[in-house]
Amino acid sequence: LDTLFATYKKLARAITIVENELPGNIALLETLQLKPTPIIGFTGSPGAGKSSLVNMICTILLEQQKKIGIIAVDPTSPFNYGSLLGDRLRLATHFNNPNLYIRSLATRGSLGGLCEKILEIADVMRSYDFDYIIVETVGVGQSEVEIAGLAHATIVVLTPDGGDDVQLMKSGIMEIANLFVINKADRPGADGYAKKIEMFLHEKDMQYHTDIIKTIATENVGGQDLVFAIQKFLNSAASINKKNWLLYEKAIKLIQKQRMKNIDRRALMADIETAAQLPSFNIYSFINKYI
Ligand SMILES: Nc1nc2c(ncn2[C@@H]2O[C@H](COP(=O)(O)OP(=O)(O)OP(=O)(O)O)[C@@H](O)[C@H]2O)c(=O)[nH]1
Ligand SMILES: [Mg+2]
Repeated sequence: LDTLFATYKKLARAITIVENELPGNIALLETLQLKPTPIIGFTGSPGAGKSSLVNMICTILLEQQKKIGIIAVDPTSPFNYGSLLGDRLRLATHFNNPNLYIRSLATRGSLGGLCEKILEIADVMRSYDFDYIIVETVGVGQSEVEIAGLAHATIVVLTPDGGDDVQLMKSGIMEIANLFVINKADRPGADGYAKKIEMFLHEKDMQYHTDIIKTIATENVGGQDLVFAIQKFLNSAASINKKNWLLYEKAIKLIQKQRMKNIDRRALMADIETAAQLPSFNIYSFINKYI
């Protein structure tokens, strides 16, 4: 156990180095020995039950002797997870379970909602000995779509009382799901809601069958079904095909970040304020000095 905690300590340190771009972070990333550990992403509206679902499936996976790393991205309270896990005795046991490692990250106002270093941090975790890495994202706007470029299986969590369906279906969130969960199935309307999603998928002609799982996370209902559906998806052709697409998405993001690295956004703003006053200002020729 002592060596395990030493390992976690090393991992925590490595994540901090990468998260804060401390000296050595580039060498650390460039020498990562990546394992093929799948990343499972949970997204959905605030309060849909994402954390409760993660708790529920952790119970099952830990019983299967799996090692799990959790990354919780939370803009408001970075300790939300710990307190949730600590809420109940059984979950408190998890919290001290040596097979479970939890890391909270602040979003730091990154536009998409995910922490700016999430790709790198997830990969640092993938260089350690986990069977699954679970990422819970704050369910606002762009972050849902961002998680699709990170997770090997993206789970969209909905609730029967989820409000404006039309809005949701327009937002692009439905398309990124590899799996739907209708949580809070103890509330009325879960079956009708599942039918609606099925119709939507049919209309969209989504290439492969997307499972819809009903759960009551707070009562441990549907956990086995969910774990089974996740494992089924991860073994599917769709998931295997997704792997190179994920690497491609990652490459694009990393290249973008590198290219923007030397650009001081504040200075750019100041430069624009001056330059735009000239009648001859043209944005296309203006940017040439930045690229
Ligand atoms: N009735 C009912 N309540 C649930 C269920 N699952 C979660 N809840 C409750 O819903 C609330 C939000 O649950 P969380 O798991 O924190 O939801 P979340 O999506 O992680 O929330 P954020 O991270 O804040 O976006 C809590 O009070 C849970 O107890 C469920 O299946 N049924
Ligand atoms: Mg949560």
